Amino acid sequence: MGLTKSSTGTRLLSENFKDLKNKKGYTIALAGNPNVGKSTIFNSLTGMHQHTGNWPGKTVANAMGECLYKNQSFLFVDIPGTYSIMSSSEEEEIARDYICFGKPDATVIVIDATCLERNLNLVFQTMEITNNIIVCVNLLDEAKKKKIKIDLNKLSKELGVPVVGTIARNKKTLKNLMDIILKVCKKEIIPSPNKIIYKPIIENSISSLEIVLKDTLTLPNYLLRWISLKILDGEEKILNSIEKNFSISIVNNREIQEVRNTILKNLEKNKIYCENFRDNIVSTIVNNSEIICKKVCTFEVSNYSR
Ligand SMILES: Nc1nc2c(ncn2[C@@H]2O[C@H](COP(=O)(O)OP(=O)(O)OP(=O)(O)O)[C@@H](O)[C@H]2O)c(=O)[nH]1
Ligand SMILES: [Mg+2]
Repeated sequence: MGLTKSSTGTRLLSENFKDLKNKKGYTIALAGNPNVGKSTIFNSLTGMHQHTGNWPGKTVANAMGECLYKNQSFLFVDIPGTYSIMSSSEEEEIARDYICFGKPDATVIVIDATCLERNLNLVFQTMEITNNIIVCVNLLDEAKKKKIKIDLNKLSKELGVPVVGTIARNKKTLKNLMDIILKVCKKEIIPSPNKIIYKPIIENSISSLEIVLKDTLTLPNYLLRWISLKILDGEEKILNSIEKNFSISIVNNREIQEVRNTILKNLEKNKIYCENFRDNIVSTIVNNSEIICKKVCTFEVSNYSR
């Protein structure tokens, strides 16, 4: 079976997530690691309007709530906290599938200012599946107590996406967040994520598969790149989701599998095997997070003369 164009994929996708899409307003996903303040922000913005919905075919419930800001209606979706969207736990699957296939108008990734480095891993992973990202650096009060200072402008430049600092209980800081969300939704600000660049051998492998996919699948380049990476990785659940939502056959597509096998043989010659492929990907992401954290974080030295 060959690949199919994505027009039907788009239709299937909107059917799958139609109960989650707010026709009138913008839809905003709130993502992030566990315990970073997503629900606090969600509750503060949506007040008493929130309600809970079930994800198609899933048992985990998600909170959804409306918010009116500057005469514009927003539907916020508080997705489960996860450290990663790479594996197949139910939470990770839900987070990944909603951000990628649910097509929210913007995804706000809430991160903990007191452990920026660990939180950036999820930011980089998410930047592979969507461009419309806003990073919300929350818990700035806790960071201040720990004398951690983050250069938010620099972080924004390093990531290529808007960055807003918040203290979830402080409404004024949430107003700044809403202003940026509105601008991204209205396309007055267009985030342009600086995606992770992997080792040359892995980059070449991704490119070879991208060429095969490009011929038959009409999707933005960043998604072709991500799908190529997942085909190489071979994680079944992710591939099943991609197949279903983009109406594409991967596992049974002979051309894709032939190219994949050739690439894997070449990777093996370079000591990258199926078993350590993902480790390679993860370590590049972790290294990048560390480098950026070092560039934007300073730990104030206490002033003893005071
Ligand atoms: N000091 C401080 N506490 C905060 C802030 N934001 C959230 N909290 C607290 O942090 C804890 C976790 O907040 P939640 O909103 O439940 O975090 P979450 O990201 O929804 O967590 P999960 O749903 O488990 O992923 C709560 O006790 C909040 O009151 C903040 O900006 N400053
Ligand atoms: Mg929560």
